[in-house]
Amino acid sequence: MTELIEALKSAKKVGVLTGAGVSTLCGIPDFRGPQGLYRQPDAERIFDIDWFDRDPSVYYRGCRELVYGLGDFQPGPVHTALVRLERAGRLAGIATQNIDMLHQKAGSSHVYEVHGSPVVHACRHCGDVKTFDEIVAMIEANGGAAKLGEPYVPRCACGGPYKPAITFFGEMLPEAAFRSAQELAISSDVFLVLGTSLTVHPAAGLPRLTLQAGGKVFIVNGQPTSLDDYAVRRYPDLKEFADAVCAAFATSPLS
Ligand code: CNA
Repeated sequence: MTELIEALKSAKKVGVLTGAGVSTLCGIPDFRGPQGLYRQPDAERIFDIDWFDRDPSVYYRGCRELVYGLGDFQPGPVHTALVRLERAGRLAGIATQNIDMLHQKAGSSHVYEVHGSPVVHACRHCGDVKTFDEIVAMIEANGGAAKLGEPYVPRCACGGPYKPAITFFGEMLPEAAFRSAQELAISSDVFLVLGTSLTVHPAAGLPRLTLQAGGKVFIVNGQPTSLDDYAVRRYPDLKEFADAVCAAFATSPLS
């Protein structure tokens, strides 16, 4: 990791793109890794807007633990390492494809959630808004029915299902967050790509913006990606990356 750490120390501006891989170290499954959710049949339907409009119970059944059990998960080594990097004045921002809110929970301040987040839910019919905690309370209050095998869908007084502000396949990305992520990628002379298969576009194209602007890209991911040939290097182990960053930037205080 020496080359990567030296690049972090000498860069004018460092940006990061994270994916589901950084949260597998916290016990949250990814999509396409060796233990990923996509090994299950029909998993692609869970985050598909056409499926949600046809049958929202597909999403609520699939995400009962992944999204509505998120309170049980804590930030992991990569989240902590990125906080350390920020507090050392070496990290400008994080573009994340993740929907688990763990970067914010760890204490990172500039996080651009390019695939949205479940922090708010809106009724698909009338637009009424509920917070994540309100939806969790509705799900927990109806836990008994769900355990009996009846998929529970939180619904508005008008009858419409609440949908999280997560970007589903078939929807547009949140404009402001994606624009900030693009600006981060373009203006970073060192851009780290951490724990993503780089298969979901347009987010997967962000590191290309760094390359086009003359910056360097480092990848840390267990599986090969389509950008490996353009990166300075791909390292396979995220835990090793997190340990190296924490050792190199050890003097920055963590609260
Ligand atoms: P992905 O396609 O599942 O890729 C994850 C990558 O991480 C894989 O290539 C793995 O090999 C790699 N990986 C996993 N664990 C490790 C590890 N410990 N060390 C090194 N590499 C590892 O996920 P992407 O983020 O690329 O795909 C984007 C989707 C996934 C987004 O729309 C997310 O919303 C969605 N997702 C998010 C979460 C979450 O928020 N935690 C969980 C599951 C899926």
